[in-house]
Amino acid sequence: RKVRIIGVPIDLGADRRGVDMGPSAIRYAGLHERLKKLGWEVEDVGNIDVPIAETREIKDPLLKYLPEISEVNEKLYPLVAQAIKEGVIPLVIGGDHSLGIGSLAGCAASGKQFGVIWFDTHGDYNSVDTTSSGNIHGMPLAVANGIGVEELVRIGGADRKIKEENTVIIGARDFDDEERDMIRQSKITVFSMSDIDRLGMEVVVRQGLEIANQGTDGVHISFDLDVLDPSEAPGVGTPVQGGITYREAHLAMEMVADCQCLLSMDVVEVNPILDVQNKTAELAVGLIGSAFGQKIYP
Ligand code: DIR
Ligand code: MN
Ligand code: MN
Ligand code: MN
Repeated sequence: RKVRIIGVPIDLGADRRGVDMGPSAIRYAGLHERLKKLGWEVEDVGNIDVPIAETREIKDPLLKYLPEISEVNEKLYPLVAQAIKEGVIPLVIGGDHSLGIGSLAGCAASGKQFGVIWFDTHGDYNSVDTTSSGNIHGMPLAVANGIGVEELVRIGGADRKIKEENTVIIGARDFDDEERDMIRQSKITVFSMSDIDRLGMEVVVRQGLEIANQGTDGVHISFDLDVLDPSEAPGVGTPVQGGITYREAHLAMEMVADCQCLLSMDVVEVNPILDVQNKTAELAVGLIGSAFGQKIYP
């Protein structure tokens, strides 16, 4: 039982600076100790080199820092693929969600069949044709489904990295209009905040895991901290009211641990500059603990 931590200090995919310090904040919050205490062998490969925004220029305002973000994801995907091939769980800590492009490309390149659960306020299903921000962190799920510019879609080979039928978004409450239409046209399953209110988190995650595990070898969890309510997770770039609670988030991760189906995980969008006393990074470490088997009452 081994986990390999891969830091991706990228903030080029989002407008709010500071998320590049996420990997450091998460390590500082005790990530290694937490995992070791749970009996995991922990290996940390450090951070991938990410260009500093001030040293680069935005060439295309609808695809900000496209060359830099492709370069980073070209470096990330083989690391993720290699870990999975070795039977090691890659834990990618960000950084903004543009790293999801490389993570999902790595899952696909591992040769395993995997489902995806995307915990996020947002759909991350924009493309150059639908984005209003030009921020690539709003695009990774679309890119993984073969939608987007060639420079991003081609990373890691084949154009489609995910199976829509095995892809689930949980916690959604802020889709852009055209993005929503694109998701509706896909076979991706969305559990919105309203679904969580009505069904309860337990039912949502049980159904989500069923969908993601149907005919696959396991699941990739991509966890954007902004899925939590901003009162719990203030240190995120795009906080939106009405998110999941502390316990709902832990329940979801405990269920991920119970299903013993976790192949790979991202934890993204922790921004220590916007945070209060590293609360959001500490929350992230707690949630990683639950996903890797920590129980309140073992
Ligand atoms: C918005 C916000 N849909 C965009 N996306 C965010 O910029 O495309 N994703 N914040 O995490
Ligand atoms: Mn996201
Ligand atoms: Mn994001
Ligand atoms: Mn988000």
